[in-house]
Amino acid sequence: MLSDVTTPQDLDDRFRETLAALPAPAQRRDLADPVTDDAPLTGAQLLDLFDAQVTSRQLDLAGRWLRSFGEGFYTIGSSGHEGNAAVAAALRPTDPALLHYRSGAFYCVRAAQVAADAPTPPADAPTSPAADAPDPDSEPEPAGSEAPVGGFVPYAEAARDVLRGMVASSEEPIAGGRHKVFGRADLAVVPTTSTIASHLPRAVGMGLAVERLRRLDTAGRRTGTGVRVGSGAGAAHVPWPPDAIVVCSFGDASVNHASATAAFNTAGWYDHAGLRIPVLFVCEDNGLGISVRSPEGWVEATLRAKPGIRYFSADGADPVGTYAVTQEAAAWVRRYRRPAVLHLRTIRLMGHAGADAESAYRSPAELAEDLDRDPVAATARLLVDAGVATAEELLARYDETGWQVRRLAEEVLGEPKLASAADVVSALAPRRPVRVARAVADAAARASGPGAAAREGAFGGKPPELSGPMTLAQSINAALADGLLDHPQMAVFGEDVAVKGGVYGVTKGLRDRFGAARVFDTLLDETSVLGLGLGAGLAGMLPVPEIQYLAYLHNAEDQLRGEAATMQFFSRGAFRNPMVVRVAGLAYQQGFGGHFHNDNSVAVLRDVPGLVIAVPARPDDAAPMLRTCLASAAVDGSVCVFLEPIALYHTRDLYADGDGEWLAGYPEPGSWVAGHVPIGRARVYRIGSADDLTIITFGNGVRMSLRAAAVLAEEGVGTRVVDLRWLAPLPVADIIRESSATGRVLVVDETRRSGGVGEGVIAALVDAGYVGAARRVAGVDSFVPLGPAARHVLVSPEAITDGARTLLAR
Ligand SMILES: Cc1ncc(C[n+]2csc(CCOP(=O)(O)OP(=O)(O)O)c2C)c(N)n1
Repeated sequence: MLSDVTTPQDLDDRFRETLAALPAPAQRRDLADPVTDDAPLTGAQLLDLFDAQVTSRQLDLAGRWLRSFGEGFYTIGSSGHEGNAAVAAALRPTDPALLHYRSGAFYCVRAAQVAADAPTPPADAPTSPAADAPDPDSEPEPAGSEAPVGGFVPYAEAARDVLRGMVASSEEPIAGGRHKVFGRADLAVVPTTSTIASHLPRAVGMGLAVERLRRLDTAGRRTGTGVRVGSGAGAAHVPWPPDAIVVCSFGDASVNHASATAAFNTAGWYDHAGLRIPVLFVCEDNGLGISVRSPEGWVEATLRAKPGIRYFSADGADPVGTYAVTQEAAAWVRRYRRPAVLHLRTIRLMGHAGADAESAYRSPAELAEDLDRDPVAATARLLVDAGVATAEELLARYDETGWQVRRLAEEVLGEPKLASAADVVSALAPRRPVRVARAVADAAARASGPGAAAREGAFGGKPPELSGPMTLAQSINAALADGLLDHPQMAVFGEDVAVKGGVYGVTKGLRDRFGAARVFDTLLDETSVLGLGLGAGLAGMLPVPEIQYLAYLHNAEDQLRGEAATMQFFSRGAFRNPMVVRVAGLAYQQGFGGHFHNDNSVAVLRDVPGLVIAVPARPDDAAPMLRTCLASAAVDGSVCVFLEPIALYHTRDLYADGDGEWLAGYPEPGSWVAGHVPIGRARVYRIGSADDLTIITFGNGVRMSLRAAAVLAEEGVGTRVVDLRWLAPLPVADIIRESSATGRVLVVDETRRSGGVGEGVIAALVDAGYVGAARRVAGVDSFVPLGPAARHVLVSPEAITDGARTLLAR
């Protein structure tokens, strides 16, 4: 009986009633015939889709069943969105997909397609992706076109995957029990997080990257042929065929999210500019975001109004129509390499998720109406009307699938869960410092060996090691150039980085030397800048996006925290986001620019698990640290933030005007190995006896502390100044050793007292049992004001010497 909440029982009852009421078909139709006279699907194909939809429905029911006795931790499968089975059928299984959390039916179809398409290749089969790629203008036969009708069997593997996700089994194939996601590398399904719409900027980045890599050769040059070639050293491992399109699905409420509007805007912006972004957005519109309704007509109006994005629509309760429209949309995106959106109308059954009491915000009549529009029942009706099957036959399939799903559910609930913290974090951010060092050595060997001529050419006949002492900005510029030379798939992009060469000139000349395909300006949206990086990294590129100021990272921070940092974690390393995000930041610009150009807070980055944070203070550290970050991104898929102190970009002197002590020569490749800076290793400066005091600092604090140490030296105090260089992971061993050597530690932290880096340093000392004296000087818990008032909140050289003297007086 229907209550004011649709229960699994209601749904099951209603499905049976609907089928029982269907009249027997007037005559049977051959399974190989179109399901209706002009339908693009045969009876067999539609029956396959029905089986996928039923499997997904049974997964929804099983999810609730598992939860009812505390063994299930996630309940959403498709629940009304089963029409997405037809979307999957109309795509190629090699089209990378980022899926909405109601994609159970899509996932079943995709898994079956891949299993059906997995032939044993003949020994002489070509292996290059370009040669393997299907004809770009022909759409695929849908899953099961030739195969005999298989009931549940083709979907059993997918069902097991989903059930394992629901019970948090450590044998779940993608996240290994870390989350319930749809994802599998062999299905080209990239896991998405629960943060709605946060995967859309990545999808645009993937679209851009797929298209770029199609047009570049292994040296990063345009081929002009539209076909990616080669397999030489440094060639990108592009997991998808060159004519792939990216598919990205989400709900109707998600359309309103800032990340979604950013992604639509970026896709449209590039389209307007003539660049190709082959992304098919799929908005699965059930009219609700948990309890909030999408106003009637809003979703269509807003999707139709997106500039540069072609609109298609289909009814998710009509699998034949959905298949036909998706086919048309996918063919259009594939052929023209331009973005489109498919607006798929769906319903929502059994509430938002397991715990949701819909009765609080939906009337019984509305719930009953949704039950009448059950897409699985609609497919059954179509099959019976067409004479493909009888209602009894379909019910038998439904029951058999139900049994099989329950059997699998019982099987997987006994599987092991993640058993320890070490298990949980094993996939988070692998670090293989020896391999990273070897990669740096290889780069050095290439730069001084086979790549020497190209290098000399790229530097206009004068490599940077012959250019004399450099500033921090110049050193980063030269190291970026060396990176672009050594990593053919590296791209540098961001606001103003290309034509202008960066607001501080750090990327000057790179576009002229390496071309607009590898060094390019983006639109003004940090979410999209990082999204492009996420997609590009996933597609095999080595992205180096720039965030113009630290203050403007914050509005896009979720792309780093929620997307970049979680990808290896939620995919056990099957997918990675190698990325080095350059961020200009920190304060001390003589009062110029106020808070937004002097942001001195990195707390938001320091607690992101697995993130590497580098802060080069000196030019001679900047180049090796950048090389390490690039190598670590390439080797371990690391997500690195390279935080560049703006105030030191053009600094030349240390103690006195004209002393040139903050300049440094650029190391020639032969010395890169000796000068390698591993992640998490500090640099120590010893002043005088270096026995009395340890100053631990980074960034602008290094220069101020060295000056303070010189003053203290005149008073007979020997200081060691430790430049952390890495804020994550902190160089804990160096901190402990250098602190213990003097027993007096002054932490000079230009970030804020609360949540600042200094807290981490002091905590590391306490954890290690350090028993000496310790003090902090840190920024005031304030935003940085404009003009000379900035001095009141920032750490000053006087504060450092005062702090040191207090410590020494103890
Ligand atoms: C950024 C963000 N805010 C809030 C939530 C909590 N939340 C989870 S699902 C959801 C509604 C999403 O609605 P819609 O996009 O229409 O998808 P549907 O569940 O209806 O398929 C909300 C608000 C979230 N996951 N992410």
